[in-house]
Amino acid sequence: MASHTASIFFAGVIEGFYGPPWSQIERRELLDWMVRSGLNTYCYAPKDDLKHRALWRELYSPPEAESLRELITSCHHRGIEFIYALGPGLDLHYSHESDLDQLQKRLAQLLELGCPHFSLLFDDIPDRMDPEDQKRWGSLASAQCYVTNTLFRWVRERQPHARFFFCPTPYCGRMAERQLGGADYLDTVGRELLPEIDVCWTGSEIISEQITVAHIQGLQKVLRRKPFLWDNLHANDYDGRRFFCGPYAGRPVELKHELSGLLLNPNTEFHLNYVPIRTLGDFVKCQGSWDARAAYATAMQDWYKEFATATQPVALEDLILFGDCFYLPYTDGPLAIDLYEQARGLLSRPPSEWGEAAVKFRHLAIRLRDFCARLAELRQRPLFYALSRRLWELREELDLLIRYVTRVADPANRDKLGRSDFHLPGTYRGSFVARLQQLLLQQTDESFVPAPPIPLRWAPTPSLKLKTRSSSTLPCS
Ligand code: GDL
Repeated sequence: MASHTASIFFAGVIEGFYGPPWSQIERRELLDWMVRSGLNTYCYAPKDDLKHRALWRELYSPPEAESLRELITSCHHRGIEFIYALGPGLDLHYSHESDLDQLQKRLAQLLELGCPHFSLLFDDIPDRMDPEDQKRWGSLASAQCYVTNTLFRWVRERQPHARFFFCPTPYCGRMAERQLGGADYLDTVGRELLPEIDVCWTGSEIISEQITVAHIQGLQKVLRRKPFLWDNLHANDYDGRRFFCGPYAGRPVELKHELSGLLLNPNTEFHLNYVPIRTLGDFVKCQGSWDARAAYATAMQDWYKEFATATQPVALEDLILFGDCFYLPYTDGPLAIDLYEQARGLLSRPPSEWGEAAVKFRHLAIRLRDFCARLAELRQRPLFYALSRRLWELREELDLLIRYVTRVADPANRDKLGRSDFHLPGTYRGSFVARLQQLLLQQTDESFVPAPPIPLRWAPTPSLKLKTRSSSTLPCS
């Protein structure tokens, strides 16, 4: 297996998501968080920086270049390794000398700006080449290895200590099994990519719930090197309703020995990443066994300092309950699971059997709803703006449940319809996308099936007058 010239374990953050790239101010704050968390690497790879991917042939303009220089310098001053990633795969002609020249020009500009390390990314691209490239290389993997090796050598002649990273077209177990990029893609990379080049990998899935030592050891044999983990655990660019502030979890501490490095690709909204980054730092430092929930509790205590409000303060325990509602992609936090189970338990029984359970649920749900409402007063406005749409949605759903349970728990109301004056049909839980989402249902075996037909659209009757004012400004009934 290849040994690296650089012995340090690169661990930190990759800005590698779709959506608005972070601002310079956010990136500087990130670097400060990283230093405090003991992380040492930042990779610049925002999918929607046009010059990272769609317009990869274009050099940065002087002001853009200056911003990058400033970022590289900020990293340098803090002892953080900076990696610049370029994603040319959407339309690269692997056999055109002019495209290779263009790639070199791009890297030359970055070298001039002080960039120490580089990466070429071939993720999320068409897995076919044009006939000319196909004829010359025979396989996508060979073509990508040729280009990457050539650029690696070119960079190393100018910067002998540069590390170089490569993201394959099949970058997780599922993609490899389905032979994305062609048969034997990863074997070819293992054989043909120079051993000093690191290969990125996201685990068995794009978003891996668990990553085991056995999975990574199996991959080492194919790639003939330790993989470099690009971890999408906290990425939320694939679902606009979610974000993840749960702890770094589902990876054993021993995994670090099997990897050449580890970068987390987190939530697009920068301000929501405090706990993911802080717990990643703790994981990287951890020597014994990893207690993700304990790390979460400690990180939440620190994040809580950002939650100063204009008037009445919020409580740490409420922040933890809220965080549990936006925990990790495959699981809610235990307090959110409990809240959900309480609600489900009530709704699955006749109200005559609810008794104290309704009181308990209302208490918890009102606590959370009121916490959400209070966050509108956060002094940290960027944090509030990052949270606000999800906060609003959670608050609306809790409010509806609280009103429903309150109403139905009262024997005098049991025969009446559970209407709400504040959730206007046709606007509430609406949108074209929401209706598209209802057309196909995913089953537990992963397959999609058509959903039972739903009414085309709710049509208001002219005589029906509903208030549209938000319920949140009114006292709970
Ligand atoms: C991906 C993309 C990444 C994106 C993530 C989550 C890799 C290598 N590429 O497939 O840019 O943020 O999924 O949607 O992970």
